[in-house]
Amino acid sequence: MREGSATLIRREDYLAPAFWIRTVDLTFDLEPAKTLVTSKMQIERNSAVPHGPLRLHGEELNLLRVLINGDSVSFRQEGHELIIEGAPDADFTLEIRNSCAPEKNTSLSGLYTSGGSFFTQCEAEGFRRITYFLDRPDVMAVYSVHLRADKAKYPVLLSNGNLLEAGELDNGRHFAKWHDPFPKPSYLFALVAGDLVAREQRIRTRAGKDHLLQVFVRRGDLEKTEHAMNSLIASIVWDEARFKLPLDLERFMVVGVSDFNMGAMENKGLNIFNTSALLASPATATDADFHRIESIVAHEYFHNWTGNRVTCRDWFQLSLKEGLTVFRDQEFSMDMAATPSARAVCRIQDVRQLRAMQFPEDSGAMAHPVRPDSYVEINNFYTATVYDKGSEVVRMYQTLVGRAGFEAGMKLYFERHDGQAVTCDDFAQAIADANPGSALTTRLDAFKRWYSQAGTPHLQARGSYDAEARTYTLTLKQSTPATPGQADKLPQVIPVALGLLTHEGQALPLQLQGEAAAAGTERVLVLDQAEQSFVFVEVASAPVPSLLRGFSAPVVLDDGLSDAELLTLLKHDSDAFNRWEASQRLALNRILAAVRSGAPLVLDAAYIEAMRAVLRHAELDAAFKELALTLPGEAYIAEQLDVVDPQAIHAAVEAARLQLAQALATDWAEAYEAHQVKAGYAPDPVQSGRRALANLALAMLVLNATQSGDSVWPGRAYQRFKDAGNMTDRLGALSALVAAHAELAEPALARFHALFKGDELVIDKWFALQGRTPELDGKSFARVKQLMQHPDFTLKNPNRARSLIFSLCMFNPAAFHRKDAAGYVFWAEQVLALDAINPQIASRLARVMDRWTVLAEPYRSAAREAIARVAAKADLSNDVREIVERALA
Ligand code: 0A1
Ligand code: ZN
Repeated sequence: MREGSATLIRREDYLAPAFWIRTVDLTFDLEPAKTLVTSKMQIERNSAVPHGPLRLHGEELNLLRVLINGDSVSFRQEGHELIIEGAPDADFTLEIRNSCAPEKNTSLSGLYTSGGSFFTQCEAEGFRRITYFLDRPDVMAVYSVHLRADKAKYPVLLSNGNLLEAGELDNGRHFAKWHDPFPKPSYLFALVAGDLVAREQRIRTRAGKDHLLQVFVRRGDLEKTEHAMNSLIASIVWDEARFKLPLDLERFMVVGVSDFNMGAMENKGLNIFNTSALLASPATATDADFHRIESIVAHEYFHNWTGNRVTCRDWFQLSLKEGLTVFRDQEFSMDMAATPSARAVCRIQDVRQLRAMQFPEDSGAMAHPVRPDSYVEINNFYTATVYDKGSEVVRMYQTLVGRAGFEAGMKLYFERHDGQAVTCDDFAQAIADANPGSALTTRLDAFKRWYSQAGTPHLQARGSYDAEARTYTLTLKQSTPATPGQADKLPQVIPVALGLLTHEGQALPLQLQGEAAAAGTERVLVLDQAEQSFVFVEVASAPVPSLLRGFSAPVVLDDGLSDAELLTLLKHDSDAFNRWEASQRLALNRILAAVRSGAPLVLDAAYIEAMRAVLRHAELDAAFKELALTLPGEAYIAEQLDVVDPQAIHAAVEAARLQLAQALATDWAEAYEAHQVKAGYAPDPVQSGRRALANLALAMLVLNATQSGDSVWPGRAYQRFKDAGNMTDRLGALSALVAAHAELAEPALARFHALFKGDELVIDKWFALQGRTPELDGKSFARVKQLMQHPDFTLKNPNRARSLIFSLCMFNPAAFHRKDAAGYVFWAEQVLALDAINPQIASRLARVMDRWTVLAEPYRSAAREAIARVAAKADLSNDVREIVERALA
């Protein structure tokens, strides 16, 4: 794991491979301690590149034999490469035999064991930990796989594609032979062997083809797979309807595994899922879990076209598949949501996530473009920028060419590139070529700066109204802050969806100077210069602008709107996203004023009454109310400040929350009663919105009561916790008690643990809840340290490590950023401990310090010291080293 030296890989150095591997026959003799792998490859030279040796990747392997056309051949091993100088010019067969040790593989990359079964994870560069190969995405081969294993221990043997044959062998062993007809890069290879059971469903698609869908899990988990199966079917139907993309395999398999570094993986025909992204029952999973599972199942399924049929030429193009596939899963979730309001709730949640994770990334040490220029460890670039900003970029294509234009562009993309490994430029070109003359196509080069420039653009908007001329001039200015390695930025193409409202909230018709007539009350302006003015004519009165509707571009907007104008938008905007945005801005302005001045936060009557009006509104959906009444996250607040004092931010947010709890106490109580769900559990938008609002109300009521010493609401919360018929309500009540530090929190936590002992995903929630408990006199931090010793805790399982350690370090700023630096010392210890087990998880944790340079003292100096301590460790993985060195650069 540690023998490789850290080299910087640059996008501009891309060279096509010297050889192509056309077919691979793999044979596995599966044993946990030592698995034998035999690989027979049909190879041909790539005549388009200079003549050179065959260099294969291989890591942590034990090489047993190398034959070319059946004869031995001389080779050498250098670092992580196997080099064969004398490879023939004519096509040849290469046979390699090696072994690997799945049971010792704690990095969960390559072939590993989990719960006594075998699983693989090959993206990005895990295949080289299974056998020697040209382990790069532009080498696409047809795979045949022959699995042999003990039948009693591993009754199920799976690989990509179609099952050709299965049968018995001597000594209690058995075999299965699989063939995948689609050429694929090695990162999409997968195998699974274990004692698993499957939920099965046969479907006939629109095209009239029959398919077998299977969801494999451990015995006992079968009843938790219904939602995943339904989500898979819904995804298949949606992709056929929206993009005319059919399922291309007779059999589509999904497998759950408890030990997994990410959410899931789109291996061709054999998706492998973290159980946390697959298993759900009303008793054990929350509404948010159900929603997440639906979107991850969809995401992996959609990769079958955007990623697998058309893949990436090199890993710098990762967003080609990830940005596009996130966009597709977000669109799917919105279409599933059905009502306009539920669609807006999806959009708000996606934007909240982007602002909480991607905006800080874009302004920190790891800031990188959607298409990065260089990396040391590719696993460090499965980031919010590549995924979520990448998705926003794809959304902007759709905004610029329209929905039909985008679908035409996708069609052309597949016509041109099916079966190929391509670049982000190829995608951009296809969308542009399908839409000649469009706002995109005429600005394509400038638009592509979204791929090359890091940093979140700042958009300033100022309007001026001329009552005499009845014109409204909107001046838009943009600038993108410097990021590491990119001092100067060029203007980007920013689609600004907007409407104009009267102060009474009526939508005004929009007519730009030079236009013959008004065209509707909403439109998209395209900003492509550093500064541009747009003049609206025939404007009857001074308008309130509603800008960047639906969050039409991933930028920071400064619209200079007054409180009164924000209140107008909150009350009347037809765009639900901007309505929510107004609620957040009103809160943010108050929190920032308190943090900046150092004065205690006191909420004014105007704000409180606005929030009361939202809560009591007769028509707004519960889900929307919950989002509008939830205060902005501490990470997003920190983003707005040049110098960040996490304790000051936390104190201001807590004060705001408490005052909202107190001032609206009667309204919260009414809302709580009014939003009880009487019907049988369904994780649909209406029910989950009601539960979300009821849970927020309960949290407010318990908080208020705990402060005033009243025991009624804590008692009711405890009762609800005990009686709840589903996990959303149970966890909601438990969180309310824990977050308020109510006395009943302790017995409730103990009871919860006893109730769900042995259910690992629920116990993760138990750890996570405690890891995130708002700090009170250092008790939360102390509790986390204590929980590290709990018999259920282990660093080896990524979900468990995340549940406790990441909850504290990433999502509990006030407990983590301590004046005595103990949080940072803990962080350094855990990064090092994790690095010895699983570098990918360690480096995710290392990223917590990305923005240490903006911390106020004494946090800043202490953080630097902790990072330096990690960096000083001699045998750090490349994964962690890249992160800490960038942080210190
Ligand atoms: N392609 C997967 C994400 C993924 C990436 C790397 C992994 O292992 C290191 C696992 C999964 C997706 O986008 O869902
Ligand atoms: Zn993906």
